[in-house]
Amino acid sequence: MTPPHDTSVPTLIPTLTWTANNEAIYYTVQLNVTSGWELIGQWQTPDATPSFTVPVVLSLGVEYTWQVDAFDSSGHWVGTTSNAFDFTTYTLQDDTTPPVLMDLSFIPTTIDVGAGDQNVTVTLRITDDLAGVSFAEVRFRSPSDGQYRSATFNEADRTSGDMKDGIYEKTVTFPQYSETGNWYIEYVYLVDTLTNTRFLNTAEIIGLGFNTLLTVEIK
Ligand SMILES: [Ca+2]
Repeated sequence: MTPPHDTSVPTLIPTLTWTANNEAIYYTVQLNVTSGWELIGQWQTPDATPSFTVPVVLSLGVEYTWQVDAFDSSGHWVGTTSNAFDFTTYTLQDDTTPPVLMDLSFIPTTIDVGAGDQNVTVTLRITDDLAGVSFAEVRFRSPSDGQYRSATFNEADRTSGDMKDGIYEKTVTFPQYSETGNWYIEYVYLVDTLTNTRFLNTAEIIGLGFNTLLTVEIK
């Protein structure tokens, strides 16, 4: 049975599962607020699968009680969960961890700034438990360390997914006659909506297996 009795769940739309009743062809699931017994809903499962995703968004930091009844093909009650079970939704205060960089790439990896400004498109995949990603920055630094260009990302730059697991894309422009040589990603900075932050330096980014090198040339 999930979630286990008296545990905290990291979601506001939990999926409940329970031990199947062999006679059952469907179940009803009842969900109440534990304190005060406000009825959130009573639902019927579409089939005999002993699993149900709560079809409403629950509230943060509230304890709920749920119970399941089993019915046969005649609609007769054939059993119930032995007890009512409790779970508590998470609170945003539970999120003390910063976002995680899952993927980082940019194209092209060689640009010619002799002919004019050049664009480099940076793509990130970032995840964050609970609160969700609010901001990210990728900074390129020139070989002499005298110049930099940054790509900053927020919700508007997310091309797919959601704030808990999303792909972000941004184009950063390198002006004509930028310093030539091997530019590198100096850092990646990730922030969630609760301002938990993660700062990754060049070595850490390489350690994650991502390319940090951008070749800037004038042909
Ligand atoms: Ca977080």
